[in-house]
This record gives sequence, structure tokens and C-alpha cells, in this order.
Amino acid sequence: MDAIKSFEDIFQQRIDDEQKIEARDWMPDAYRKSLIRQISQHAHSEIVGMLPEGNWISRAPSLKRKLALLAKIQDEAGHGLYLYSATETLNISREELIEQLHSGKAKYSSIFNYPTLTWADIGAIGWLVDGAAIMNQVALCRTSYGPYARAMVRICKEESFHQRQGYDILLTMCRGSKEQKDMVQDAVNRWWWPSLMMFGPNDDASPNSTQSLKWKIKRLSNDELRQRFVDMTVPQAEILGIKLPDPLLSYNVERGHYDFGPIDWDEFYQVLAGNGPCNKERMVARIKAHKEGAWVREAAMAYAEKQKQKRVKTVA
Ligand code: FAQ
Repeated sequence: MDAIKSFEDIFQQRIDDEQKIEARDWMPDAYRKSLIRQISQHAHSEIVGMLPEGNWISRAPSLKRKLALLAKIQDEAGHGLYLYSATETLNISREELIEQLHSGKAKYSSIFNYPTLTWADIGAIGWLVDGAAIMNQVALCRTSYGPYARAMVRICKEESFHQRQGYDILLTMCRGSKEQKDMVQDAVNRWWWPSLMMFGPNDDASPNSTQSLKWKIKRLSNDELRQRFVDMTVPQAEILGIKLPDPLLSYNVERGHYDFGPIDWDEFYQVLAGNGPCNKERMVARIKAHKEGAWVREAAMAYAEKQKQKRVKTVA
């Protein structure tokens, strides 16, 4: 006689069979919690990630660049909203999620705690930060939780435009004056290592990876994704004619991959602890925006209530 299977076993079997888990399905509490943690932090990253680039909207060098940057930043807002909605399907309210961000309980990507000093930084963000984000997010299109996977498909399409607009900014500058090319080199020197940190700690120091990979929340490990990103980016840097700031970067014929130097994990953990160059500034800006937007939320609620009353009257 077959042994009676536990809910956990049936759940794992569904994951192993590549079935998507939907909001109404039974799931282990730890799976739900891990998803809330990851998807909400992803949503917060999209929203906080608007700030470093928002700083340059009024200083974009041409109308065309300004339009592209505005569209990109609006896309990030949209990504945040899809991801908050996906998180809400896991039985947590938007208010609670925002509170977790503002109180520091929930993290957002370390990368958005660095300043954007010149226009070349906007190019470097598109090329490196969006490039790293896509590498991670393409894999997440196959994540086991249906609402997250579906949000990722649309997000990835938009991110690839973001990456190209960044690369196009850098290519234009690299074909310009020496000062412009120097500006690109300086921006890439500052954004390269923080971009590699976006993938999270090395696999042997990543507490969530083993379970997340088993549940197929994550499809590839932090180090696998980081390696793919380096392999993709080095030839693109060569086309730009700029040097990536890593003396140990070299192609390893045996491995068929680029080797790269050690990441400064002290810096990463300092940023996570709130001590990055812009952590405080970012949180002050988000909390201010949330407070100033209170009237919009109240107006929307009042309008929804009015519509509800109208419907009740019509039915009566
Ligand atoms: N920053 O055990 P693991 C974007 C935390 S979207 C801050 O390896 P996990 C678009 C991690 O949360 C960028 N914290 O964790 C855009 C955990 O802490 P916890 C965001 C980090 O979850 C572009 C602890 O360290 N993308 O850029 C970071 O298995 C341009 C231990 O780490 C996503 O969120 C970090 N870099 O793997 C917008 C993608 N790395 O939560 C505007 C979805 C790790 O236990 C402009 N997320 N931590 O307290 C993921 O794929 C995963 O959550 C990882 C981390 C890979 C980020």
C-alpha cells in the first residue's frame, strides 16, 4: 500500500513537476514568508530605484534623452506596482509592506544607495544595473509562484529597453570628446563592483539559497547569475573601449568563463546595515513622498466609497 503523502510532499512534487503555485493553493508557511520577503524587497527596489535616476530628469542633455529617461523611470514605478500586487496575493496588505520598508525591516537592493554624480552614471545604471537586473529576472520568469512569474515576463521586456538606452548613452559619450569618455570610465569604475554585489552573497554565504532553489523560487544561484553577468558584460565593455576596474579579470579557457577578482563583502554588508553613501537620503525621500501622497490615497478611497454607494442605491 502507498504511504500517505503529507501536504509538504504533494507540494514539493508539484514544484518538481514544474507546476505553478497559485494564490489559492495550499503552500507551506515558510514558502509564503520567503516569497513575501523576496517579492516585496524586489518591489521596494524598483520604487527606491527611481530616486538615483530621478535626480537627472531635469538635467538630461537633450529632449530625446529626457523622454527616454522619464519613460524608464515610469516603467520602474509600474514594476513596483505589479510586484506589490503580486505580494498582496500572499495575504499581506500594501500598508504593511510599505511600513516594513519605512521602518527598515524590509531591505531593498544595495545598488540604490550609491549617488549619481554625472550624466554618465545614468548610462552606467542602464547598462550595468538594468543588465544585472535582467540577468536575474529572466531566470525569475520561471519562478514557481504564478503571480510572480507572470509579473516578471512583462518586467523583463521593459528592462531590456532600459539596458539598451543606458548602453546607447555610453556609446554616444565614448564616441565623443576625451572628457566624455573619461566621464564614462569614471562612472563604470564606481558602478562595476556594486553591480556585482546586486546578485547577493556568494552561494556558501547565502542563507536563503538552498531552500529557495529547492522550491524553485530562485532558478539559478547568486554565483551562477553573477558569472553569467560578467561573461555577458566584458565583450560589451570592449566595444565601448573602456576598462572594467578589475586587474584580475581574464578569460579562463578551461572554465570557459571570465575569472574576476574578490568582491568587497564588507562594503556590501555596510550598505545593507544602512551605512551606504545614500541610505538615509533614500529613506527620507521615500517617507516624504508617502506622506505627501496621503491625500491621493484618501481621495481614491472616498471615490471608491461613493461608487459603492451608487451601486447599492441602483440595486435597491
Ligand atoms: N541588496 O540568502 P541571500 C532593479 C540580502 S531590481 C540588498 O542570498 P536571497 C530594477 C537578502 O535579501 C533589483 N539585500 O538572499 C531597476 C537576504 O536578506 P533577508 C532587485 C541583499 O533572497 C534597475 C540576505 O542578503 N532585484 O534593479 C542583496 O536568496 C534600475 C542574504 O542573501 C531583486 O530583488 C542586495 N543586492 O537572494 C530599478 C530580484 N543581496 O531578506 C531601477 C529578486 C542579498 O534574509 C533602476 N530577488 N541581499 O533579510 C532575488 O533574486 C534575491 O532576493 C537576491 C538575494 C538574489 C537579491
